[in-house]
Amino acid sequence: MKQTAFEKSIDPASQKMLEKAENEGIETAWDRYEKQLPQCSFGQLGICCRNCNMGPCRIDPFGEGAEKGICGATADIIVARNLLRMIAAGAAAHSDHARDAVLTFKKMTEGEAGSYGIKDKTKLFSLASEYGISLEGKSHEEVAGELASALLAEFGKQEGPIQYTRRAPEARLRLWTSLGIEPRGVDREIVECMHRTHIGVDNDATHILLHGLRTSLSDGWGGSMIATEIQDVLFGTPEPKKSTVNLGVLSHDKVNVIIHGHEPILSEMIVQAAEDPELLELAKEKGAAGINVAGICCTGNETLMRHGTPIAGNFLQQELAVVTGAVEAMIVDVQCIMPALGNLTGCYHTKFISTSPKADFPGTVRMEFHEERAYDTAREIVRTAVENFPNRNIEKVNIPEEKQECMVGFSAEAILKALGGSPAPLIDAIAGGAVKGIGAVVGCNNVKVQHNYGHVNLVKELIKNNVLVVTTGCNAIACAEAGLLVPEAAAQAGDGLKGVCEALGIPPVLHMGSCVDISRILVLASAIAKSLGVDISDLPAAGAAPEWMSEKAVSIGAYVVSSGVFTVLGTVPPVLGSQAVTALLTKGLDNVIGASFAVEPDPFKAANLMLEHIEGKRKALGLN
Ligand code: XCC
Ligand code: SF4
Repeated sequence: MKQTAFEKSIDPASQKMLEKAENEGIETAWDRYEKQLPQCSFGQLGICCRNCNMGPCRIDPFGEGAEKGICGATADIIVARNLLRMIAAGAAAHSDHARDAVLTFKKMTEGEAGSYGIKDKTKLFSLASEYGISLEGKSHEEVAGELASALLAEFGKQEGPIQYTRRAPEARLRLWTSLGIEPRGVDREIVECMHRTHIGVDNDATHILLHGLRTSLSDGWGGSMIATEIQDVLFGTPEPKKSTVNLGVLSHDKVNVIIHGHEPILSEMIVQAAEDPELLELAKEKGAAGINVAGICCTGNETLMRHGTPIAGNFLQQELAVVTGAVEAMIVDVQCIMPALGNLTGCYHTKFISTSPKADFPGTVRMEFHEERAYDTAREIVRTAVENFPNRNIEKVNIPEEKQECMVGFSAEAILKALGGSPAPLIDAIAGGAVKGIGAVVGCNNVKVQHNYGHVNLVKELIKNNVLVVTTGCNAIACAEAGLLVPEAAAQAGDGLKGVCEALGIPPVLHMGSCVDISRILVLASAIAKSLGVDISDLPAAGAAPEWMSEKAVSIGAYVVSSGVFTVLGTVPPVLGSQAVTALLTKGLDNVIGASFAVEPDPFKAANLMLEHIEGKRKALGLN
């Protein structure tokens, strides 16, 4: 059965573009999803193994056929190993992004990345002192140089600790140590995942999963946190500001440049280049009224948070943006970029420009981006977009009107500032019951869920019940599109939360950034736990990823749970083929790490699970 545009997405702008695609005979992710149905049930259950060439092996979920792989691996082992590899890939993606950010920073300190500078000196100094780097008698550049080396060392460390794990509450740290899951070095844990999952190495599901937790911690409190912090030093720590989102941010008369992917190292330069007088002049010559930059996915979130650059959409809107027929260039770096964009951009005048030395796609113009001449490359890229403007085919253009205002930029620092410098007012509000707790809602889109349905309904339900929501990634964009990121959205919140938001002039849903910025949520949760003298797992807080799909999301889920936060997944992870692994993730972990997962595709029920959990934690803290 073919889904209608209304069944595919709850977002009117997206529905219009889905219809346009249909009318033009353009294929999207939803069409390709239909062609995949029914999806392989061995894959869904996580019980196929290709880890050696005696296989592939698969376990019969009904217990009638094979119960073991050729080497003797059971469903438990295979499921656990597959999950560990997902965590490894996710942690690798975040952490390799972090490595590149640090390398850019290092080159900058060595005078080899002239387009970049130090934007947030306060943060530079505070990060340096966390590493015990003395500031006395040193220039910024010297301090930065030493910090760069210290950060870079986190990746290749063999014996830990990863410095930022020290930000966790004492009790959490002690727990990690006693379980033997305190991460040692970012790269080491990821490599060890690959080693352990090789045939004939780690073959105990619990043992495998514990290493999964350790690896995920090296992401959350390592790679991701390093990426966030160093990007703040380079580009500034976000502060509240207004912007607009959804496909309607694309312009009828300006050159539309889309930045899609994850690394602000590129998008920051594109945003600057779009203001270059020479290029603006060229745009005029080409008949355009200016240059309009809009983001998709997390690189969009990065520039949104720091500059208020509008966002055209989240993960499932990347194709729809091209379908408007109004995009001169789709510029991509790494992660969450559909290779389908190659064919798709070929159906329009859109130039598909890939920039990362690591990532290429079919049908791209390659304009590799290197720090040494970052700004020059960014200018060339934007110039290519501008020169493409006259090729826009007006007959094919249809930009939906929908655009929505939003208030963004809530870094942990900005939130504390809004609270007057300490978490105390928020804690008082929680203790007094005006705010019941905190919900962290994050993650992707997934064609298995109606686009944005899970995100928006879960978040609405939480705020209605006086749970303050913090968000990142594609959830943040979904919330923005649904109008939840404006102070006026407080009207949709319960009375208690509404009062708090109105007093502070903030939305009930706080956009904290890109997916690596989930580390900001960890920092905030730590700050609150520490000032209460409790562990993160004692807080009335819960997490959710209603429409997750990426391996990064698996690593995120694992580190959020390992940090003590109960997390509800909206799409089913490929683990149900093992009762043991499923039971461990959804129950057993509670006794081990003080938090666990739940799987609940219905956003209303998911919200209830979170609310119940928050109520339970409130009781335990003696709050009512
Ligand atoms: Fe990618 Fe970060 Fe998922 Fe969105 S939320 S689809 S990972 S862009 Ni991270
Ligand atoms: Fe089969 Fe074992 Fe090889 Fe996996 S590792 S493919 S279960 S023989």
